[in-house]
Formats: sequence, C-alpha cells, structure tokens
Amino acid sequence: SGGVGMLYPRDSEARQSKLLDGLWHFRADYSPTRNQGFAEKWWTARLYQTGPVIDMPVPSSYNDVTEDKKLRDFVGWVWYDREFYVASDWATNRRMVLRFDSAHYNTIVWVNGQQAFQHEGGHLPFEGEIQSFLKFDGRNYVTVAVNNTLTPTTLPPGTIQYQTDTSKYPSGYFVQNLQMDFFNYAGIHRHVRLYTTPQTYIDDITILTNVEQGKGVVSYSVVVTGGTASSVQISVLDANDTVVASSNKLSDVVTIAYPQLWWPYGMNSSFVGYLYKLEVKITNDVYRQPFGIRTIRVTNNQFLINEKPFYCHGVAKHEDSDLRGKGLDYTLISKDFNMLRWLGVNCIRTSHYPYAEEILELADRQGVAVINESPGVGIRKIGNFGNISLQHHIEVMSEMIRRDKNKPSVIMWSVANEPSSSYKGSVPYFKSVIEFTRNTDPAHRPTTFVCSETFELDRVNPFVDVICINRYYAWYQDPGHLEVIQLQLQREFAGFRNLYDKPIIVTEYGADTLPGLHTEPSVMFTEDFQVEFLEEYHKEFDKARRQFLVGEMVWNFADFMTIEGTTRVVGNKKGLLTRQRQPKAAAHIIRKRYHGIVNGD
Ligand code: GCB
Repeated sequence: SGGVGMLYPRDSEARQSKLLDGLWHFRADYSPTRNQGFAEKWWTARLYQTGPVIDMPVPSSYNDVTEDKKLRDFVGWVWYDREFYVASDWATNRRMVLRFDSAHYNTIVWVNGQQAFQHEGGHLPFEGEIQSFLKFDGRNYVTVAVNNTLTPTTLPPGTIQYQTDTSKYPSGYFVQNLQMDFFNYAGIHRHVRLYTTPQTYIDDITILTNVEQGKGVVSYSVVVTGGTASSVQISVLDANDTVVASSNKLSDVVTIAYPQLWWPYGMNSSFVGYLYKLEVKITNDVYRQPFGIRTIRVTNNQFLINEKPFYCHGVAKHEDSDLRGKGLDYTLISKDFNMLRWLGVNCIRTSHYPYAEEILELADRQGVAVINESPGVGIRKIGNFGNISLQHHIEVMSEMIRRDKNKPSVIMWSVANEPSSSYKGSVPYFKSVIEFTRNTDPAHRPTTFVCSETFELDRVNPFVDVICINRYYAWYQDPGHLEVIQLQLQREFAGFRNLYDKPIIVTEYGADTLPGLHTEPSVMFTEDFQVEFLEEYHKEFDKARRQFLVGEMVWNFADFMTIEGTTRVVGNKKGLLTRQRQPKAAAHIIRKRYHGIVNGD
C-alpha cells in the first residue's frame, strides 16, 4: 500500500470497513497451458461474460466445495470476481484500501479492469490503495486470479512432474509434488475487506513491554504516513477501558504502576491473557492496538515468561476442516479454542504457516502461547537453498513480523519445519534466516526451527535459542515397538544436551489412529496404541521435565487432510481429535496429564 505497516483493519470513529466476503463468481482455467484467462484478459469484463462460472464462497478453499475431482486436484490459475458499491459519503478525502487477509499462493487483483496489486505467498495479508480505480456513482467489480503452483523457490516449495508417455498417461498429464504432508488447499482463504482511513493516517504501531521493579514499562512508536500529524494523543487503556498512562508523542516510554501481566493459561489463575490497548489519536485518525505486558527470557535450561519457568503443554495444529479446507471459519475457531481449554493446552505451534490473525488474537485473549511458524516447510532439496529462495524466505519473515510483532501470545518464531538441516548449504541459509528474524523483530523474540535430523547430523541448532525436535520412535522408525521409545528419546536428549546448553521442546510426536479400532495387545492405528504410545513418551518427558525439557507438543490437535498416498487413509489421522473435533481415547490421556501439570504434579 506504499506504507510500512500492516495493521489489522479495525473500525474506529475515523475508519470504516466493509467485508467483501460471500459468494463470488469463480472459474478455473482448465486450458492445457492454464493461460486462457490471461490470453483473453478475463479481468476486462465480468467473469460470467468470459464463459461458465460457478458460485464460490469467500473465505474458503475451493477444493472441496464441488464434487469435481478435477477442481479438487487443480493446479494453476483460478479466477474470482464480484461486484461491490462504495457509497459516495465514503469518498471524500479518504484512502480506500482493499485488503486480502490471505490467498494461496500467487495473487493478482484488478479493480474495474485495472491491475491494482499482486502478492506472492499464502497465509499473510496484502493490500493496496484503490481510490483511483473506484466509481462512487455506480457499480464496481473486483477480479482476482490465484495460482496455487508451488515451485522450488516458493514457500512451501514443491515441483511439477510431467508425464509424456502417452501410452500410459493422457496428454497434458502432470501432478504437483508437495514436499509437505498436508493438502495444498487453495483459493481466497481469509476475509476480503474494503476499508477507509484519512489521508494522513496511522500506518504502523510497534509496542515493546518490560517489567521493571514491578512496574510495567511500555515503549511504543507510531508511524504516520501521508502527511504530518498535527495533533497526537496517546493513551494506554486497561481491560476496563480506563486510561492508565498517556502521552502526546509519537514515540515514548510510559510506565504503569500496577500492571496486570499477560500470562499463559495455568500460570496465573486470575489474569490469563490480560490485554491493554494503545489508543492512538492523530489529526483525524484513530486506531486502537491491543497488547499485553509480559517478558520472555530463555536460559540454558528454562523458558521464562515474566521470569517464571514456563512449561509448554501443547499441540501442533493445522488450519483444516471439512468442506472449507483452510477457509477462515469462526465456528471452527471457537470450537478449537474450547477444545484447547478442555485439553488444558497452554501453547500451540502454527504448523506449518502463519494462521489467521483472528486465531492469534484469540490466543492473545485466552492466554494460549504461540510458536509462530513460517510456511518454510519441506525445504529439503538442494534447489530450495538458493538465493531466490533465501530472499523470499526473508521477505516472508518480515511480513510475519510486521503482522504479528505486537501479539503477546507469540513467544517464539519458528522459521521452518523439518528442513534438511544436515545439508551443508543449510548452514548459511538458516543462519541468515534465523538471525534476520531475531534481529528484525523489535522484541527480539527467541527464534528457532523445527528439527527432524538426529543430533549427530543436524547443523542448524547452533543458531537457535531453543532446540525443537520432532520424533516418531515406534512410528516411522521401529513401527509398533513401544519398548524403544524411552531409550531412543533419552539418547537423543543426551546427544543434543552434550552439544548445546539450550532448552529442548519436543514439538511433534504422534501416531495415526482410526477412531473405533481397538485391540489388546495394542497394534498401530488402534486407539489403544495411540494411548500407550503417548504414555511411553510421557515417562521420558517426566524425567527430563525438571532439567532441560521445556515443552511437549502432540502431533496433532486434530486429523487433517493430506495429499493421497499409501500411508494416508483420507488424510493424516494423528489427531487427538477427529477432523470433526470429537475426542479419541488419547485426548482423555492428554487432558488428564495437562490439567495435572497445571496443578503442579
Ligand atoms: C512430520 C511433519 C508433519 C507430518 C507428520 C506426520 O514430521 O512435520 O507435517 O504431518 O510428520 O504425521 O507424518
């Protein structure tokens, strides 16, 4: 948009917004080159004038909305369009910004047939000023082209494989190979909004907090764009909207005598997720930014929040559900947070991409700590470590930091999941990405990546603050042999601790489980096996918990969709919950354990 910030569009007395969610016209470009839409310039007319369209919900993935396998597995450009109006009283002297909270993966946006902006990458917001394209006295239309093709330099990376032997494959047969385990859902996944700001507007806000001698110290800075602020009035509001500090400077440090700190669930009984707001009033603009007061510090064997040891009893998640795929859905989000509380979870990882801001804001409010992971999943081939990939990775980290820097729930950045961290080229690559992230975050949060290599082979853990490892003993290795789990975990913990004086989190461990299957003795895929599998890991976790282990996270919160493959029976079934968010037997084990840990046993 020309500015530097990416503030969540919030209404105020100075700003208005209009959701453009709903049913849009939709057309997938099935032409063999996937280029018909560009050749025929589909954005120059309404989409229904170019050929057949169907109704497509926004926000939603498009893949599971119809019964058409061709659309479910589609790779290439799909086109969306809809009409909208802008009332003339919005027009006077305002910026009009069109914002997509995310679309996967490459997106081009036209307004009234003119290209407005484009963006590369799913999972993060992008926007542009469109006032010069708008009509205030009649109908407007917006056209969006979205391409889900993953290449060696996208994040996540992928490849396209062509088959040319026409005795075996119909001509034009190609498949997208994913270097990741989840389905490559695509489309306009989150809200689309039109919002206004004054010409001179609050473009960005950065808030840092600290606690000194029991006082809350809030350092903030506000970026104003499009003119100079003629008046500045800043207030810190507590949860009751009472003013507890104020200033008339764009950057300042204010103190709060008796702060309520932001705590994760379970660490402080009364003030979980306590939020303040920084109310910023300049010239004609007003914006209220939520924040929390808390500190984070990592020692050689502890993760401290507000100087108290934090133990992460967590789960890794996905944005994934029936029908809507990765589309934002408030009912799903609410149910998920209710189930997190039911399980006693105090920490989630946004495996394997940044989640919707609505989700992180609930985490802020409910005191759920977040390991905020980038879409850097499946960086496993030499072609994924080049300069173009590195530059893009760094850009994605900047976009994540810009969006999430003020969120108290975010306690750590994860720049990648399970890259080939034994490869020599991963050293300069990840040293750059990890150091860039830690240095660019104004709060310098702990930064890590999630490691699947053994301690003997990994080369990237020298650069992290907390060692995060995914382990599948008795699942991918020694399948079915629960008796190896304690030994192998012990060996791996000792190996990493000998190399690095850093705390460890087990960020994944889990077993695929089909609800309703039972055997005695247990065998893989039964509910009995999942229970015993988790319990074996817990025995070893309990030994390490008071020494250097600072967290354990089950893979996964719920079952989720994957590409089709010989190890997946309609998706990955390692959920504690089914995809419909109903508990398997193992959910009760975790629930007892996590509530027990909260109560200190
Ligand atoms: C992993 C990956 C995760 C997969 C999981 C599995 O290590 O990080 O994305 O879904 O294993 O179940 O295979």
